[in-house]
Amino acid sequence: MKKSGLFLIVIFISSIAFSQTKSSIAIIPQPAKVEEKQGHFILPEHITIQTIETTELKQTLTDLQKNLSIATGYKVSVSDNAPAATIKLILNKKADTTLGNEGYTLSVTTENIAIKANKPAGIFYGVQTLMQLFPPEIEDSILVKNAEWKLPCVEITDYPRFVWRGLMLDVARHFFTRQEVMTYIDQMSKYKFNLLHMHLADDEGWRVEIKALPKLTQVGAWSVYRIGRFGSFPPPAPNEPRTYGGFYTQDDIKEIVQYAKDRFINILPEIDVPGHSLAAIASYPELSCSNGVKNIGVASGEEIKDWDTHTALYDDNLCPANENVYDFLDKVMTEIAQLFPFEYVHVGGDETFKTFWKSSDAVTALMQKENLKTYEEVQSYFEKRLEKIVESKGKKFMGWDEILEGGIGPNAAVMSWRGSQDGVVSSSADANANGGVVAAKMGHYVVMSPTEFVYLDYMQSDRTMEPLIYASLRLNKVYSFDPMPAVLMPDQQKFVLGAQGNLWTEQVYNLRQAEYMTWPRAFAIAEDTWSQPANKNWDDFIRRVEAQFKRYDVEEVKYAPSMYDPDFIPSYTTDSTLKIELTTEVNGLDIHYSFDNTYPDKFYPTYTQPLIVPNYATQIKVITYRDGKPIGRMISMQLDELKSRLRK
Ligand code: TNX
Repeated sequence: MKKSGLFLIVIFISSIAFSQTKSSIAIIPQPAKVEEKQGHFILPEHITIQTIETTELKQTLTDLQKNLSIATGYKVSVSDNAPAATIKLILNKKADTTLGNEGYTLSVTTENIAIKANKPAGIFYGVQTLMQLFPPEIEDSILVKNAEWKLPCVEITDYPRFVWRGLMLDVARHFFTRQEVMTYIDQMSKYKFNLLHMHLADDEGWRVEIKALPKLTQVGAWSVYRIGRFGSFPPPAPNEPRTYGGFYTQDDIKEIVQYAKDRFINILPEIDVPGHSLAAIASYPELSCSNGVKNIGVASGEEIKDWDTHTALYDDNLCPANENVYDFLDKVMTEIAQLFPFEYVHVGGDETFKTFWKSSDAVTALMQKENLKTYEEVQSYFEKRLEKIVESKGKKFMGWDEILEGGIGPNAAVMSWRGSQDGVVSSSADANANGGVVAAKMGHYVVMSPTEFVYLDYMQSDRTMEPLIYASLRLNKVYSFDPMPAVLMPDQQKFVLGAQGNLWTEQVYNLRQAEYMTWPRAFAIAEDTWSQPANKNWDDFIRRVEAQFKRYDVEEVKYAPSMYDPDFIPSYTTDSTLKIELTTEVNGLDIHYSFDNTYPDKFYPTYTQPLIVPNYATQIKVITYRDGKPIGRMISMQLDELKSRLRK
C-alpha cells in the first residue's frame, strides 16, 4: 500500500475515534442503540408538536411545550397536521416487539424529530432522551439569549433491561414536604426511573394520614427538633415541644400519586412493621407487648437500640400476640390500599429486635398455642397474618429480606438489602447470604437493593468529607452493580424484577442534601437498571455524568462532586514510616499535594507514586486538577486519622 493510502486510513480511523470520544450525545441511562448521523436539527422559532390523543400523555405534552419555550422564547403549539409538525409523537398501530411497554425510537433528522412507541410510557421516555440532546441551557427557567438550539442528527432505539427501576426516599426519619417529593419525582423521571418507594413509617415518624386512626398523625408525626449527629442525641425531656415533623394528608398523597403517574412513576408505600414502629406505639401504646415501656414518644434521634447486641432499649415492636394489632393493621391497610394504586404494599419487616417479645407472657402463650419454636417463627406468624390482610385489600405483599427468616407466605415478594450480590449462599436457609438470591431460587419475586451497591445514605467520598454515617459507597461501586445475580439459573432470573437505590435519611436533614446524596449515584443506578450491560462503560459514563452536571447547574439541582476526591490508602513501610497511596475513581486527574499545611495548587508537586510521609508532618492536603483547572475539593487529611485507620 502506498504511504498516502495508509495516511488516509490513519486519518479516517482517528476521526472515527475522535467522533466517538467527543460525541456531543450524552444520555443517561445509555440507550440500547445510538447511531449518530451527519448534520444537525436546528429548532425553528415556531415549533409544532403533533397531537397525541391520550390522556396519559397530557402532562408530557404540557411539559414538553413548557420546556421548549421558556429558555428559547420560541412559540410552541400543538397541531393536528402531522406532516408539518416539528416533533412527531407516534403511538405504533402495530406493536414493535423489541420496544415492549417502555421502549421507544427517536429519530432526529435535519428536517424534524419523531418519537415512536407502543405505549405512552415509551413516548414519555423518548421525550426525556430528546431533552438530553439539547444544550444544557434548555433547562433554564428564564429566557436564554444568544443560545444555539441545535441537536445532533441521530437514530436511537431504546428499551429497559428491568421493569423495576426505583429509588426509595425515607420520609420518616426526616420529613419531606409534598412539594419536595414532587421535585424529587421530577428529577427521577428524567432518568427513566419508574418507581418511588416512600418509607412512610418508622421510629421517627408516621407520615400518612389514616382517618380511622387519627392519633397516628396527631401524635406519631411529631418529634423534638434536634440537629447534629442523629443517633447521638440525649432523650428529650418530657416537656420539650414536639413540633418537628409533619405528614401527608390523604389529599396530599392523592396529589403525589397523580403527579408521579403523569411521569410514569409508581409509588410503592411502605409501612414498616412489626419493628421500627415506635411512632405507631407512641400514638397507641397498647400495640406493643409492653404497653409502650415508659412510652418515650416518637424517636428524636436518641439511641433506642443497641446495634452491637441487637437489643432494643425501648420497645418499638408491635405485639404479634395481640389481636388488636391485626385490627390496627387491617385499618391501616384498608386506607393504604385505597390511596396507592400500585399493585404492591411494602410492610417492612426489617431489624425486628425481639428483646421485648422475649419477656412477654402473651408471646410465650402464642408460641405454645401456635407451636412456634423460635422468635423468627413468631415474626413469620405475624408476617403471614399480615400478608392475608394485605391480600384481602387486593394488594401484593412485599417485605425486606428478614421476612424470609422464619418461613414466608407463598405469594410474598422480597426486597433484598443484606448480604452479597455475588450470590454466595451457604445454605438455602441463610438469608444473610443474599435474601434476593434465596428468594428467587424459591420462586418469589425480588427487588435487589443491596447495601454494598445501592445504599444512597452511605458516604461517597473519604469519610472526613461527608456527614458521618455507617459506611461508604463510591460512585464506581454503584456503577459496577448488576442487579441480576450471576448464580441464578435462567428460569430463576425471571423472578428478579429489578433494583432500586435507598436513600435513608437519618443524616439527611433537607432536600438539598437528599439531592446531593442521590446524584450522581442514582445516574449509575438508572444505568444499572435500564441499560444493557454491554453498553456500560465507566469512562464514557463519567463523560455523560459531567454533561448532566452542566444541566443540573442550570436547573440548580444539587449533586455531589465526591467522584473527584481521591481515596487515601495508608500503610507502613518496613521501617514503620507512614506511606500514603492516592487513587481516583475518575481517570485523567492530577493530584497536587502538600505536607507543609499550605493549600496546594497546580504549582505544587503532582502525585505519581505512593508518598513517604516526611518525619514531622501532621497533615496532607490534596486537591485534584484536570487540564490545569481545579476540579476536586481541597481535602485536609490529618495523618493521625490515617494512622488510626491502620489501627482498626
Ligand atoms: C438499615 S435497610 C435499615 C434502615 C436504616 C439503614 C441505614 C433496612 C431495611 N433497614 O432502617 O436506615 O440500614 O443504612
